[in-house]
Amino acid sequence: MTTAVQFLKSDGDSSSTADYDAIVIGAGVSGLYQLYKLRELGLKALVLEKGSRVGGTWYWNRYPGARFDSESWTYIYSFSKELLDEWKWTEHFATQPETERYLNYVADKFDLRRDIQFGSEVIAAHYIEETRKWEILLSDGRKYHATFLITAIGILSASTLPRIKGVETFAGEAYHTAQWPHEPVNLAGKRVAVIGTGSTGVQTIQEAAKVAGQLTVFQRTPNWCAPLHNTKITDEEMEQIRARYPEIMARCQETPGCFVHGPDPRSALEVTPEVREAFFEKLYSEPGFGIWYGNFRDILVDSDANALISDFVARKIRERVKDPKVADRLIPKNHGFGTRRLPLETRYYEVYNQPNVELVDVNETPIQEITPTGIRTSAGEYEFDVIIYATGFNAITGAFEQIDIRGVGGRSLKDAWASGPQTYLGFLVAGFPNMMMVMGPHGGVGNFTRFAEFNANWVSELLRFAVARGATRVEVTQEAEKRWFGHVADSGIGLLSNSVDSWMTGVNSNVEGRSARRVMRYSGGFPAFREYCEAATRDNYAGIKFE
Ligand code: NA7
Repeated sequence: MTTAVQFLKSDGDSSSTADYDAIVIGAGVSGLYQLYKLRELGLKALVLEKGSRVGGTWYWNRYPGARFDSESWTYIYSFSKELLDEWKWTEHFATQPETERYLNYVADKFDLRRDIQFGSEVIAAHYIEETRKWEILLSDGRKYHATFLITAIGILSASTLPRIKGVETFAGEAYHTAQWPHEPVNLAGKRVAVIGTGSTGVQTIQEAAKVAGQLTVFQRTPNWCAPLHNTKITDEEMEQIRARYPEIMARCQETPGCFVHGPDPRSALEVTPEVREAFFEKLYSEPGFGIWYGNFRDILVDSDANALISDFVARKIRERVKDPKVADRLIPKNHGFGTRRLPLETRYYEVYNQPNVELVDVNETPIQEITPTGIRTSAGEYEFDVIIYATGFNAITGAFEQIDIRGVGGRSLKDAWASGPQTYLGFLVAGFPNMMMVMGPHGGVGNFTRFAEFNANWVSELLRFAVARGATRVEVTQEAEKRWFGHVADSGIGLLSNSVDSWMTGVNSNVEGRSARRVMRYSGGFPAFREYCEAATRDNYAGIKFE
């Protein structure tokens, strides 16, 4: 590549081991592919990864029952036909070990590991105006410099423990689901507590209930859940899937969440009760997110339409849970179906019919303290051998807050985002030149791999453009950032999910100052997001200054 400025080349230039064209933070789904793209551009790139292997989310979240609830064959990289042809998924919704194996396979196939440094926790990244480089500091004191800093740190990677008195005093085994040990954890016959009933809690509870001597679930807010209907993939079926990959990928590009499921054009309020009931039944009996993303077009925006599907699922819960009081506790009262992230389950509700499982509603009997031997609620003391915290994440911006990121004039990103994130297309932040975010706030959210691939491609095209012009400073204008924020805020108007507390609206009771809702994600859907991003490229990045 001929450039006006001297970019370091990936081949042969070893003049400075700590100096790179681009440093990527994170070797998960997006970081791995970003590295592949940087190599394609011929840039000298390094990935800094805190863990000891690749995988990101799929490396850390090894809790029992962890698996996709996106169809495996849509959560696959699409950039290499050879890779698509080689990889065989064994289940329609793959387990964490299988997904981790897949990401390791990708890392090996494309020889990515030689540019990934493991055990490297980035604690600070400062933009140095004079050199136009980012100075990146690791927790062990090592320092690196790069012209471009690319964050690929995930949207659900900064886990949060509950702020309950005595958390640190428990003398038994205690695990957060997102920091699960690599060694096997034996729950067989033990007294196990699970705090949290989000997607992670639901998956964990289903598995723990099979082996625990006694399982006690501490639930604060019940979530609407629907059946996953996972099945194995036969060799013959895998052949058919491979043949359909172009069609599957094209379908994902058309739907708001990049899933194979897209909204039904009908209104839930317009069809007859019989047609509606039959459609709900069909969706309830089918695999995956169809009941959430493939439902009537108005269930997520019209409260009357939403009440109909909520009522349907509430009836299902009552049918499946024998004790009506327990069923009632499991039915959400403060939000409608699908207005928070929908956990997909496999015999989750039936777990509560087992004699070894108890559901504690912490609204009725609040947790007062974690003690050395268990958990004390207002109703009494429970003794446990193991406490599992399925208490979620400081979502979307949490991973950024863990790094002291400073842009022009030493301004910290945390301060810049104090009342909520501000970005341009989720990729760039005004005042933070040469920093690009793959899957940053206000980009799209949905099927992660589909979005991540698109994100990394867009960032790579931007870099290609910058490098070709010899630009050493790339910064979005405040006006462009403001315009995008306005559009992001507008796109969320009318969505029922934006009137509900959840990680998608930035509420987390375990993080100081995060009790109010904020605009955290772009909800205009993938096709619109793609259109905005492609328009920016077509306009030669009019909202971005290249120097
Ligand atoms: P979530 O969906 O944020 O769920 C966390 C759960 O933990 C949720 O049920 C919380 O109740 C509960 N929680 C958190 N803090 C407490 C305290 N202090 N006391 C009692 N209960 C508490 O995280 P997940 O890991 O399940 O899922 C995150 C995403 O990962 C998921 O959406 C998928 O996209 C993958 P609350 O609802 O706040 O009352």
